[in-house]
Order: sequence, then C-alpha cells, then structure tokens
Amino acid sequence: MKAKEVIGLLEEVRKTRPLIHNITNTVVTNFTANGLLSMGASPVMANAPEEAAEMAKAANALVLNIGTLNREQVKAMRIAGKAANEKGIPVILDPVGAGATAYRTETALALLEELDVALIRANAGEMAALLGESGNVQGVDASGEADNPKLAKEAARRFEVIAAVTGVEDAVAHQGEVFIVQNGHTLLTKVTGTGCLLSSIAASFLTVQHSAGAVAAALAYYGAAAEIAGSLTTREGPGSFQIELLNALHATQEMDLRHYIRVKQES
Ligand code: ATP
Ligand code: TZP
Ligand code: MG
Ligand code: MG
Repeated sequence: MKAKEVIGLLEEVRKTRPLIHNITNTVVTNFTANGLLSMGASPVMANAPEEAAEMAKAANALVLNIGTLNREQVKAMRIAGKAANEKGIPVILDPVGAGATAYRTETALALLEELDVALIRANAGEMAALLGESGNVQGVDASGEADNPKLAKEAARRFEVIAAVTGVEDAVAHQGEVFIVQNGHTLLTKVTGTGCLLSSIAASFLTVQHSAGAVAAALAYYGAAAEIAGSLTTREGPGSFQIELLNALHATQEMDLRHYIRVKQES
C-alpha cells in the first residue's frame, strides 16, 4: 500500500470529522475520546439503552467494545447495533477479553450473530477465542505466539467481516484480500487502551471507505504515529509515550507518513 492512499483517507476523515458513537469500557473512555479528537474525528460515548438508538442514528459509525461489559451495556449495544444497521453505518466490534471468561466470548459471538458487523478488531488471543480456540488470553492481553494472517483470514470467512488481528505485525483480511501492517511500537503494549483507541480510529476510516484497505490504512497511520511518539519518548517510558501518541495522531502529516508507512499486500 502506498503512503498516498493512507494520506488520502486520513485527510478525508479530518475533513468530514465523522461522529463515532462508542459504547466502550470504563478504562479507556477518556483516552479513546481524546485520541479520536487528536486525529480529527468527533467522539461521543453513550451507554444508556434509553438513548442508544437515537445516538447511533446520529452517528457515522458505531463501536461496540466489551471491555467492562454488563447487562445494561450489552442491552444498549444490541439496540444501538440494530439502529446502526438500519441506518447503514459501519458497526465495529472490539471483543476485549474474549476467551478470558465465557460471558465475554458468548456476548461477542451473540453480537456477531445478531448484528451486521463490518469490522472485528482484536488481538490474536481474542480472535482465536472467537474462532473456538483457547489458551491465548491473559485477562485482556494476548499471550504467546500467533499466526495473525491465518486468524484474520479465518475470522473474515467465518463471520463475514473485515477482520483485523493486531500485535507485532497486524493482519487485515476480507474476501481474499490480506494486508500486513508492519508499523507500531513496543510502548503501545505498555499503555492500556491503545488497542481500544485503534478500533475507534479504524471505525473513522471505515466511514470514508468500506474496505480492508481502509482498515489497513488506519492501522498503518496509527502505527506510524506510535513510531513518531516512541522516537520522542523511548527513554522516558509509557507515561510520556501516551501523551506523545496523542500529539502524533494530531500532528502526523503527509511528509511523516511517506517516511513511515510499511504495509504489504498478500493474496
Ligand atoms: P493487547 O491487550 O494484547 O495489547 P490490544 O487490544 O491492546 O491487545 P494490540 O494488539 O496491542 O491491541 O494492538 C494495538 C496497537 O499496538 C496496534 O497498532 C499494534 O500494531 C501495536 N502493537 C502491539 N504489540 C506490538 C509490538 N510488540 N510491537 C509493535 N507494535 C505493537
Ligand atoms: N480491563 C478491562 S478493559 C481494559 C482493561 C485493562 C482495557 C483494555 O484496553 P486494550 O486497548 O485492549 O489494551
Ligand atoms: Mg495492546
Ligand atoms: Mg484490546
């Protein structure tokens, strides 16, 4: 993938400032909202079943993140998801902690069954759990080795979605297309919510173009921003990195992306 494609999509996101409705976990709410604002999108968090349909109808994309799920929130996800499907906006699922408990795995699978989900963005352990494999999740974090392209391809086929499996290298698969995104920084693993924010950023890119390429572009932009943030803060550590990541999401421009983007396409 050429940097030009990533830049084109990012500029379109910044120009249209899509409203992203997030029903997400209590850990990452503030960071996700700030990350979306930094990039140039418009965040809203709305969890109540009473307003879920109305908010989804006003939005350009809906993100369902089960990181701290409970009965009321899952009810809101179902209502918002149905409204989003009726409106035709993309629904993104981040199955945080799938595989860690049966409740998480079963809820994620139920949402996939009931809703028309455009994108699943997960770490390898979570995606493996959705596919019925076990043993690769520690709480909300992936553990052990994984074949991300294989998991992404399987999930894309099984759930009829764009599937993004992230880690050292990310894989995005959909209908025979497979992208490998090599951008990223190890400090992303030391700040909670970096995967959750990425799911919402990918949602923003999907409002511009519904394709695996658009998701790969979102991952590449995010990974590049992380590399820029990392180069400024490696010595200071995760605290400074978190701040610099927000700065880099805001400041990253054409020139930076031309230098950093590393995306391969497989068949
Ligand atoms: P986990 O809880 O397992 O960390 P997550 O939901 O936070 O999962 P990640 O897989 O960590 O999601 O992905 C978030 C971002 O971090 C992605 O951009 C990914 O490419 C990047 N990333 C994850 N691990 C590494 C790594 N070891 N080196 C470089 N980038 C990484
Ligand atoms: N516990 C429940 S949700 C959550 C934690 C630590 C945040 C997970 O964020 P991410 O982006 O998956 O690291
Ligand atoms: Mg992570
Ligand atoms: Mg996660």
